[in-house]
Amino acid sequence: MKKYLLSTMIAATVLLFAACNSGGSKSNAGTAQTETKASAGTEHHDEHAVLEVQGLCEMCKGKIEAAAKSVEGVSVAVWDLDKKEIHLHFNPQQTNIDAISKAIAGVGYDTGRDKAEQATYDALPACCKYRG
Ligand SMILES: [Cu+2]
Repeated sequence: MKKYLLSTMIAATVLLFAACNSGGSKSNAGTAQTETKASAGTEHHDEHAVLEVQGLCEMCKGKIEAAAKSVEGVSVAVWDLDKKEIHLHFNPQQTNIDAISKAIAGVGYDTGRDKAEQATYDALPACCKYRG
């Protein structure tokens, strides 16, 4: 009985190997590829962009990033104090660089595309007054 079981197992293993070597592995790979394509089709591709934004301190950074993230579709907004630029990831089906730029200018910070209104700028704390 034990011997029969063993030989059955060996036969099954050999069969499995044969299946894998002929077509079996190929059809497996094909299935995996189709799955990847299907999920890529339903996901959107975030657009990456860098926008020039003026500012002076960590407080500016907080406000600039919050303004950018308040725009629906923005997933990443990181402002670099030294470079005076913000790194953005956003869903191009929901928003665009123009809308994000206007949102940042709207809280008082000049961008490479939009200038903040004087009244909004004047309302910034003294430490954040970046205009010369
Ligand atoms: Cu500041």
